Amino acid sequence: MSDAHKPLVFSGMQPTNTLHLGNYLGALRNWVKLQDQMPCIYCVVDMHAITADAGYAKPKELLTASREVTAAYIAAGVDPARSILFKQSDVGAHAELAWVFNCVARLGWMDRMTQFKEKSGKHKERSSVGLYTYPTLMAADILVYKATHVPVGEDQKQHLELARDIAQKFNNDYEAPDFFPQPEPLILGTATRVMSLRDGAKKMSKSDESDFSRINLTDDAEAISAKIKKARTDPNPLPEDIKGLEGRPEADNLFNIYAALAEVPKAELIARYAGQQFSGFKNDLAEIAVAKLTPIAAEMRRLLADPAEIDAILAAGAERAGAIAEPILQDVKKRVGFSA
Ligand code: AQP
Repeated sequence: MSDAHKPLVFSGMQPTNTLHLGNYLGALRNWVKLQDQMPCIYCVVDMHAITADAGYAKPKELLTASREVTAAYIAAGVDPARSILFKQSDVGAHAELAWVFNCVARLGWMDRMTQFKEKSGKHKERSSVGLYTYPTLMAADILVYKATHVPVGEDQKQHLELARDIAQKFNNDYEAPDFFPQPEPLILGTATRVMSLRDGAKKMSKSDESDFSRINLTDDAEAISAKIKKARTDPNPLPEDIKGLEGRPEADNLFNIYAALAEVPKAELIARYAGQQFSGFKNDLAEIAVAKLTPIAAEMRRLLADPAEIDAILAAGAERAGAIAEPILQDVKKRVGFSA
């Protein structure tokens, strides 16, 4: 990255459903820590949410989910006084820059995006065009602030690489070296890809049909314990060393979750439980998950009791975000030839 750009964090989550443990450990928890290191902008990406069936043509649910995601950010520790916290659709510059980026990005680049392939599945023809162009909007989300660092889970790495390619091509084509930074993904911690509790080969996801596949940030102690106890495992005792987790994706996932929640090295946990059965390990994991997650759920409930206050926080955040994005967008418009 060039020195021309001041460090700035940008990241967002889709209000497609309640946030889960994967969103928390893969991204949100790192967002909170980053607030001590550099300025941060955190967004509720509701325009992304309507690209998929989970958010499309459900206006009431979408607005409710946007407030809920906002409450989750704050309950987890995002401080709206320090960081900018807002809703994507409230700052029009994202959509305007995304159009320019739709013309910068090449079809060949977009065709390589694995998330589109996964999410469209067997129904590619029935998928929205928005789902296909999701990564160009994501590039605009980041670059409309000239953000330099993007804390995300492992699954977003490819989209970040595309954002870097778009930035570079724009800079080259419009003869503006260093205009956009090359945003760096920050994939932090031991749970960068939390897997489904029902299938160790699938990532934990908001849109998984089975609620037992994920721990929602709104789950109560009983639900958290029940989901961990029912989590799929294998019949073998717990491994003696890290190599013993090879070919055991479900066990590996539970160790990763435990290590991340307890903030202890995975190797230390493996040594602690070596040769034991899953039941005791799961009881301890459930206990720590309840201790870490239920205070977030309680704070979310408190915040959600006053939706007007959440709306006011988002409106104030949108003003601050717009004040940064607007001059950058105007500069883009001049460079593209939309204005003198
Ligand atoms: N399973 C996961 N493990 C670690 N990180 C994850 N993230 C998502 N799932 C995991 C990270 O959470 C952030 C927000 O993701 P998103 O809301 O933009 O959507 P997503 O990545 O598509 O997440 P989901 O839960 O799978 O949502 P749906 O089902 O709606 O598509 C990102 O930083 C992501 O890396």
